[in-house]
Amino acid sequence: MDYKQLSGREFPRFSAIKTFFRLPHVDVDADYEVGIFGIPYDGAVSYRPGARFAPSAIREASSLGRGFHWERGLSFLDKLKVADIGDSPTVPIDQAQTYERVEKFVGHLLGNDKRFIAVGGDHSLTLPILRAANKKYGKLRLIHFDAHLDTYPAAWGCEFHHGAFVRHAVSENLIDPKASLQIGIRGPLAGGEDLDFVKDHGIQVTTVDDLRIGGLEAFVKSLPNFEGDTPTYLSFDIDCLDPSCAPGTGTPVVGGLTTYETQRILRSFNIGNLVGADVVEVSPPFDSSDITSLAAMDTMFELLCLMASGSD
Ligand SMILES: [Mn+2]
Repeated sequence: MDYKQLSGREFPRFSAIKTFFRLPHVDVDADYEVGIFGIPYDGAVSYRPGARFAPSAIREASSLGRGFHWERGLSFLDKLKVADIGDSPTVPIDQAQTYERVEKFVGHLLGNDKRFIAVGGDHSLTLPILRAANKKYGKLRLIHFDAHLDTYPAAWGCEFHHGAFVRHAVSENLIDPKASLQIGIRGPLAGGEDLDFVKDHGIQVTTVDDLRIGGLEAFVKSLPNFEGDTPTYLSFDIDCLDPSCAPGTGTPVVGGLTTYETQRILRSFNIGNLVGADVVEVSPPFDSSDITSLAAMDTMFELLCLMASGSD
């Protein structure tokens, strides 16, 4: 199987069937190395819905996705067999069944020793992904881009809303909180006690102030080293970006990162054992000129090149 991208110089980018990065759509059991799949589910959002439409909108925006990374000097297409493996099964009106299906789907690919990028969907979906990844790899290091801590308590008596996956991942022993890092976090919070969880468990939280006051390059240099074989999972909530860079999202928070800042941070990483990643919380009905889907697609490009740079 040839995992080449459909060339924009042969077939115009507005033509052809839409897949992630114009890559082949293959069966989950095919011989790819990194599978990109959608999870069209948004039943756990607390404010604006619409993330269920993100996989198809990001496939559309992927028409502009290219392979060669100027700064890293490599093309992920030359280093890895990457494919669109379709969407994970979901049940739009039942979260428990959705969790079961997502965990089974991710467990299946991990059983075949694949890596993956999941395209949400709301952020509650990271939990069943981490459950599957933990079964294969044990405790994971989490690198988490977000405006929100996602350690918040139950809402309306429901535990598994889209702002709680980190709390569950820690309490279920899926991740090592002391090895984990959050980037892009900012207030306001509902109350000061919302900071207790990260303090008690020793998660390293970095805020937009941490980045802006000392400057981007000093911030990037201050980040931990991710080399070595610690299994690492990266979760990218698009709302880490400022609403001017990502208006189409469920719970926007002003005063966020720019797209360039997240690119620069991702380019600075060398992750020794990145087992999987997700990009979540894009809500196309609230987007404008596809700006949010484009930011998601570009983040996926950075992630694919990050995976490729560690696969010589
Ligand atoms: Mn989140």
